[in-house]
Amino acid sequence: MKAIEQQIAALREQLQKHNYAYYVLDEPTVPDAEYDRLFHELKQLEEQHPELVTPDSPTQRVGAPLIGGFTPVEHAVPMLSLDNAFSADDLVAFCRRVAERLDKEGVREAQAFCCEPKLDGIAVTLRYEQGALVQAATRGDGTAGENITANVRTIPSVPLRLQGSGFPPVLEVRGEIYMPRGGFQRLNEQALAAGEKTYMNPRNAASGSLRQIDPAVTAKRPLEFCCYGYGEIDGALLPDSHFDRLRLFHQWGFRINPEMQRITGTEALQAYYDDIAAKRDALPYDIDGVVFKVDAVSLQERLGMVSRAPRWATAYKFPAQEELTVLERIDFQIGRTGAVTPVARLQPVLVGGVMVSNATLHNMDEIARLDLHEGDTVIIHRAGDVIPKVLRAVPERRPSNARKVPLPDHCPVCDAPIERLEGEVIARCTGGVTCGAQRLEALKHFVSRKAMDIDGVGEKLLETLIEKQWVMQFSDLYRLTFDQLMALDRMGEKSAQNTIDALAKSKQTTLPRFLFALGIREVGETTARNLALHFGHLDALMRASEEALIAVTDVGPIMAKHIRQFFEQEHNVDEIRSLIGQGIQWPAIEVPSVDAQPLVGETWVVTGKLETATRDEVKADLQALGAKVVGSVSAQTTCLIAGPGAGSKLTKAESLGIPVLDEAGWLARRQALLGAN
Ligand code: JCF
Repeated sequence: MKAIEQQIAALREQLQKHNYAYYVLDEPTVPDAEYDRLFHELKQLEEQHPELVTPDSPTQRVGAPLIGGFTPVEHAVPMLSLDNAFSADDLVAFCRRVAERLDKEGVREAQAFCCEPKLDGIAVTLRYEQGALVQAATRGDGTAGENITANVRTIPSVPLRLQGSGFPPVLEVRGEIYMPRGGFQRLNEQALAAGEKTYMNPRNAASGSLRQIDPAVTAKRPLEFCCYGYGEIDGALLPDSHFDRLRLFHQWGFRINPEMQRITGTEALQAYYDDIAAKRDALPYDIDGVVFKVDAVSLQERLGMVSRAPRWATAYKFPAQEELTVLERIDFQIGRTGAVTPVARLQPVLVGGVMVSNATLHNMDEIARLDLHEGDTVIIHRAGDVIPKVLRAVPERRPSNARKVPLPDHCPVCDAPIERLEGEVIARCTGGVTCGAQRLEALKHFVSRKAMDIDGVGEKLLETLIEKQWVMQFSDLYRLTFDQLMALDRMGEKSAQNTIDALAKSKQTTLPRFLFALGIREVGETTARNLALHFGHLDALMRASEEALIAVTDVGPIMAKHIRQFFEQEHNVDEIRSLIGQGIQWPAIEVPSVDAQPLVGETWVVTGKLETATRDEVKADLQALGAKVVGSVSAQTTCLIAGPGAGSKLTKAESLGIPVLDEAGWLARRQALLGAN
């Protein structure tokens, strides 16, 4: 019997050590399989000897479901809340208040602060008696909370028994239970797949997981506990430094925040805040600010508190990333190809430190999914540099005159009918080039760098030219005169001349550029090049049937149809003639015969910095030789050309055993291929 007891104790001790290494230190000491074996062995021994099972055994995390809900728990020491600071000025004021009060107490020297990120989770207090976890409770109103012991016991980073020595016989450890972002995402994905309800954010998920009646459910949720303070301590003296106390707690088995630091000086505190703010999006968990605490516990006591919040601490909050505002209106914007995009016009609101008054709604399905009405109060989210988005409406706040917004049946710009084809998400204005919005977008595309590359003709100038009705179609650009441009506001002699020169220069182009510039639906840069190479002459392309078009590399039936439709419209053909009449020209293309395209059927990728040519030029060379050029390496890749600075694509190619050429290698290969013909 004695031997069994010893065996059980040894197993528990080993498991607790591995658990601490894994969940608290993030440094696993043994493979999972070894942990599982030890756990299984202990479980078997305990089944054979049920009288030896203790509540702090690692096998006893999940207990019986709670009947009758969570009972109230009075806190031996109240759980405080924190005062807030929202700006550098607030921080300076906080530091000054602390210094002035301490000065009155005769304490003159600068004080160190214990600093840590403020976790966005649920505050809890854990009570340990003789080293064993006896109770876990929520903060509640600060005086009394709810008993959630059964659920908290299932969280692996909560020790069921303190480890090491020197801990007080009574110790209340306080901290935050939270759900890391990765775990939250996986949880929601599983819920979605199972058709269950998802959680709004990691904080709600943590809260919902703790409120489960059945601890077995909580046990499956990816919760963590990180400690930042304490309540009642009895029977032992601890160091006077808050920072040192937390480090002791860490030794006894708790996670502490790895970003925790002890810092002196207002400027250094502000720098800590800035540093954590910059790291915010990269941290694996949500935070909403940083917490600063006077480090000396003896001075904390002398500073005391005002209305539940200590004078010795502050939460310096980040600008909120989510805000409520009113959706005043839904507008519809028209893109180059007529695509109708709904845009939310919002009552301006500060989100994450930036004033937001517009958010894209993508398409009508998105509006339906969010059930948005004009007049709704909505939650706007903006993280980092991301474009603001509407997370959801708040139905409780919907005014009685809130209005559903249907897809308009006529274009708000040109009044042409809007159509949404069966099965398509996107609605389109049918006005084509007669639509002012499509005209502006088409012209912006026409002058852009990879199209006609007309330097100095930007959106503002195009808007003016359209407004004056000087430019209604592409070819009108080439009819502009120096005197006309000079007549425009804010146009000097020099920029007028530069514009005329840029227009003149753009007339010497290439067929692929010209085709791309026309803005035929679905025809991007690569397709334009394939079409040019395949047909050699514009006339041949303009006459090509859908079947002939489908024969071109990477042209499918839908694209073929769009191309055919484009050239069937008389105004498009007239416009092309007009442009050529203005002097637009390109060098003849020699259509390579099939055997002049030795790379047909091959797929190449180009990455890194090249010396003798740009990546686009190498790409063009490869395509002229018949290769397909794509952006990412896969098992289908024939060869990778990698210049210096190549990153993940090179690593991937190497791991897949795909041939890699450096620039010199490619030039040699190219020479050989061209020489062979
Ligand atoms: O991380 C937190 N959410 C957090 C909350 C950190 C702290 O140091 C706190 C807190 C709430 C109250 N300290 C107190 C006194």
